[in-house]
Amino acid sequence: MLRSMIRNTTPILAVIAMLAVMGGCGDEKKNPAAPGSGGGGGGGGGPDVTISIGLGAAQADTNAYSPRRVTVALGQTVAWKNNDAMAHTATAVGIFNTGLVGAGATSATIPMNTAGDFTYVCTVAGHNMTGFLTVTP
Ligand SMILES: [Cu+2]
Repeated sequence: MLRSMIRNTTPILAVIAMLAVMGGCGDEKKNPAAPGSGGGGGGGGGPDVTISIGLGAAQADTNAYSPRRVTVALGQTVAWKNNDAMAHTATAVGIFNTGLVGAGATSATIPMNTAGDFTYVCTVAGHNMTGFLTVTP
């Protein structure tokens, strides 16, 4: 009885051992590549969403930011790219603020850590710019 169990289980154990060794090799092959590929695609790169500030944005009201209405998930990141010829901000007081983004520049990448519906504006005097950002919990 015991002998037959050993006979029967030994080949299975051998197969398991082989699979374990093979699995180990596979992991070792993956690990050296991980820092390179992870760094590029693993969230260390650009923002999740980039919103454009268009030409003539200063008086474009709700068309100043494109898309005018953006929804992201809590923790996702947003940046504003200013394609206009003058500096602007994207500011929801107390929630997020790009600060002045110069002509042709892109703002810092801002993590959205507060859920809600936000209306944001450009704080430069005389600019009539409004955008909408929803952060879903
Ligand atoms: Cu502006």
